[in-house]
Amino acid sequence: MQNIVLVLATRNKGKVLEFQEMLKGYPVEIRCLNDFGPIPEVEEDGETFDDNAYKKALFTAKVLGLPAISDDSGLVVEALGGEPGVHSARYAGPACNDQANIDKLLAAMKGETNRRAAFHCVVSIAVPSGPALTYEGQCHGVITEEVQGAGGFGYDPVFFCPELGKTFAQASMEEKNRISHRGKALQEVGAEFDKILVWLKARMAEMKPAKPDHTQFEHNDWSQEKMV
Ligand code: ITT
Repeated sequence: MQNIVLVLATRNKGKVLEFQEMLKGYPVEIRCLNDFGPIPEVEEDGETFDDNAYKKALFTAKVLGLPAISDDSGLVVEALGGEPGVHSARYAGPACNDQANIDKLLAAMKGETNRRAAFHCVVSIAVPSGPALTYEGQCHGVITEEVQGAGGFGYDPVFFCPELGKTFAQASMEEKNRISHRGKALQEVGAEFDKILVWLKARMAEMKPAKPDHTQFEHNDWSQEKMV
């Protein structure tokens, strides 16, 4: 039986690697946005991780006519009133990079004793007609005083994970995926993947145009028709 196609609706290379690692082995054909022609970027203007995750997955699903999986994730820092939160990707400005975000975060946390933080992740699986499934994960940790480690992406070098005894940037991908926010959300996806596949196939089948109904021709009365 042909595997169903699922598009990873993300432009973040670090996420693509983590998604691919975590979804390998499931009976689904994973595609990335790069496998298709140019696709416009979706504006992430939602107020919650949930809003943005759904918006990204639905946008991609509609544009490509295929089921899509996205995540919206970010770092919620207690002493900063929850910031950068949904603004994590562009915390230091619209065209910033990971280093600029980290520099801004460390500056904002300078001298702060409460360094508790958590990564949040909402995964959304959407079909082009609108319905979606949602999964969540969180991972608690502490913001370091300085960068530690060179792996991972985003805020990994300043996120110390007590469970691992090191920052996410010092952890292997397997170690991070086992306990990370995205890892936890995707473990839930994995736990009910059979049900998800049935759901996806049913939703996609509903969208298929109705087959032409040839039976009607049997009832047509052609006897009065004249050839011209
Ligand atoms: P897409 O929207 O294309 O998926 P993005 O990087 O813009 O990519 P988000 O809007 O979800 O993704 O922003 C998430 C940001 O939060 C991300 O850019 C990182 O700065 C941070 N982040 C999320 N998960 C992270 C992780 O596992 N490790 C480090 N930083 C992470």
